[in-house]
Amino acid sequence: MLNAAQLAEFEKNGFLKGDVVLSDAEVERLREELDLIMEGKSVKKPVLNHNMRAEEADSLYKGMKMSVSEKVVQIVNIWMASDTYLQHAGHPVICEEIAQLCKTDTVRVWHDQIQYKPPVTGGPTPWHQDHPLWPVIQPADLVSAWVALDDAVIENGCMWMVPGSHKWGDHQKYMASTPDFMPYHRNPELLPEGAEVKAVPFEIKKGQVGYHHSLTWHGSPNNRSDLKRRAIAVHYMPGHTVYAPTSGHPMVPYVTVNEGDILSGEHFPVVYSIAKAAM
Ligand SMILES: O=C(O)CCC(=O)C(=O)O
Repeated sequence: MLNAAQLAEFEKNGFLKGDVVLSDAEVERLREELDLIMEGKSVKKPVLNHNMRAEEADSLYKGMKMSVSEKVVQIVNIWMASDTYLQHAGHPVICEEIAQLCKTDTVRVWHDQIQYKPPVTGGPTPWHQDHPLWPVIQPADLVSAWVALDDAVIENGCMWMVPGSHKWGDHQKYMASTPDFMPYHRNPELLPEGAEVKAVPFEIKKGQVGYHHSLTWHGSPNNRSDLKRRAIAVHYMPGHTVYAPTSGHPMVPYVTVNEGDILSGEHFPVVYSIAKAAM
């Protein structure tokens, strides 16, 4: 459970470090499952299992064949392939804290994602805000729980965050990065007065949870170290999130509700409710 100072810090910055919530043995179990699923050896499959860098390069070069040496393995909805990850998505401490941060009495899973940056060749995850990449749900007040499966430090490509940026609205299309991975705004006069685009590293220990708001500017640079950088992020919806499609998303085929309805259903499981928590 988060205290008042932690809630105030999240409100101010749009991100917050939580406790170490997984034991070494629990992390090891998640790593083993990850290896199995990444290699395509699981019986049930996730929604996506691909190298994000290959696809970015492909769209950049409009289908021209090119060799991609950088790798960021992204697995979306690993919980659909693994009961261990489903159990992780329902982690009682994380879900209770998400409910506090979202000020809600019901928490559902929007989707999860692994991002694995292998040693040396691990690529960057460009600067972005989450909600503009989710043009099928409203409002933009989701909170994600990012749990490190290896110590995530500057050397192996931990996430970086821009404090306060969750209060600036949607600036996704103006976001850019310097060659040394520092973010800047292409049209800074559109930022609210006093807004300062200044990134800080968000180092997270193995088994620790870090929270971020769905409008917080964030990204992670290359992993050029000889350390792996594995992590599981679960993107959680407060009870009032509705289905409001304006364009596509990999989760759309799993939606069974109508436009304007609460995004519920078997692929968006409830992992916390006040009634459940009281039981
Ligand atoms: O794992 C990363 O480096 C990026 C993850 C991310 O963008 C997210 O969890 O929203």
